[in-house]
Amino acid sequence: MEQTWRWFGPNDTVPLSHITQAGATGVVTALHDIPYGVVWSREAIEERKRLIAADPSLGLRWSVVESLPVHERIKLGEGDLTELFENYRISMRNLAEAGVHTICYNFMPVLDWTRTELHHRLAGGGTSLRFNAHEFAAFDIFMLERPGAAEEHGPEMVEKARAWFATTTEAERAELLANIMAGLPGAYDRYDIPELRKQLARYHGIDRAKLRENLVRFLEEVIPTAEEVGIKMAIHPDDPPRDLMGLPRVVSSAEDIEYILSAVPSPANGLTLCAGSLGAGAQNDVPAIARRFAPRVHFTHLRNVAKEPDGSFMEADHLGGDTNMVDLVTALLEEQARRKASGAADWRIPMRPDHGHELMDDVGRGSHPGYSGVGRMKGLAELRGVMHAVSAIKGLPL
Ligand code: DNO
Repeated sequence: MEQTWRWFGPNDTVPLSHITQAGATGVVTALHDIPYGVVWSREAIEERKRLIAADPSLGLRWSVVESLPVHERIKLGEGDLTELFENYRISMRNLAEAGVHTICYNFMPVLDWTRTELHHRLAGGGTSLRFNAHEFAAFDIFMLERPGAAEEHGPEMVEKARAWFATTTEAERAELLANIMAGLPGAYDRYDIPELRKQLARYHGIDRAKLRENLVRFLEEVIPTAEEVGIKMAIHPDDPPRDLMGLPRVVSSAEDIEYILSAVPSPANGLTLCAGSLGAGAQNDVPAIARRFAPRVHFTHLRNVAKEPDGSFMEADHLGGDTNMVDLVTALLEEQARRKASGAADWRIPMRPDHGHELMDDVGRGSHPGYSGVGRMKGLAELRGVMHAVSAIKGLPL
């Protein structure tokens, strides 16, 4: 597998030199400053490429875009989308011309990844991301005051949420809002409660069927261009893989993935196999999903979560948690072997260690949540060990 590392650009607290020290060779990045829906120009792409390759001794290349974001109006299917589709296609062409051929994107309405705690303390002083179902319910029911929320969460969860809400301070509630908003994509937008209500209101009347329809429409608009210029589109699953705040989510299960991949049955229409996102859903057997959709896996995020019965989960060590990482890596290496045997030149699947704990010198550095230096290096080192061991034992190409 091609070992890659997400880099948020020149302002990232983890510099390019550390990526090389961690042993990765591929960079996963995006032009985060460009507003959604605006074309990524050839100049801007070339500039980022130059930055990545500025010090040739680092041996880095830009291998995957994460993300080329899909404008909210496309998700909503709102108004005349001609220009937004065209802009997306132009960005794809510009990326392909620059030699960047894999694009990760998501189709989550309003929110991207969602956690309630960004610095859950671990033994020894490290920290981890966490999703506490009752805190999320408290936010939804008592802070957002979303109609129907209490019914959706159910009586037991409402009681736990009420107890949390009754014993928290204003500051703790403000922190919960900030943590939930931390996953918001884009140019670092953050909503307050009234603005979030407004954003959610835009989705009134958009159910799962409609959102699926809008996704398929997007794919029909962009996949022909992807085929033409040799781009692999890799949709990222919902994180966590369930409906949130009354918003439908349509990339949460094997059934959803089957629907998406067969609605537009082109090899260019593929998947980012995000083990952590899928793994947070009790419905998902991640190695089985990897095997079932193997030929369409264009990119993979390897990380693990430990689920709890009430829907809470904790980001575990990369080899800890509920997903059998050895089995998952085996599935991916087997797929690589198949691609190699079929003569594909780009048979290696780019992988990145997804989210790390904040460990040692990471603590207090203010890295993007989940994107610490030491923590991810630990994850990558462990995953690399598994890759080498499985490759050696099974005789599969690395
Ligand atoms: C979180 C990430 C996601 C992902 C987007 C892809 O850590 O995995 O934010 O980048 O959903 O579009």
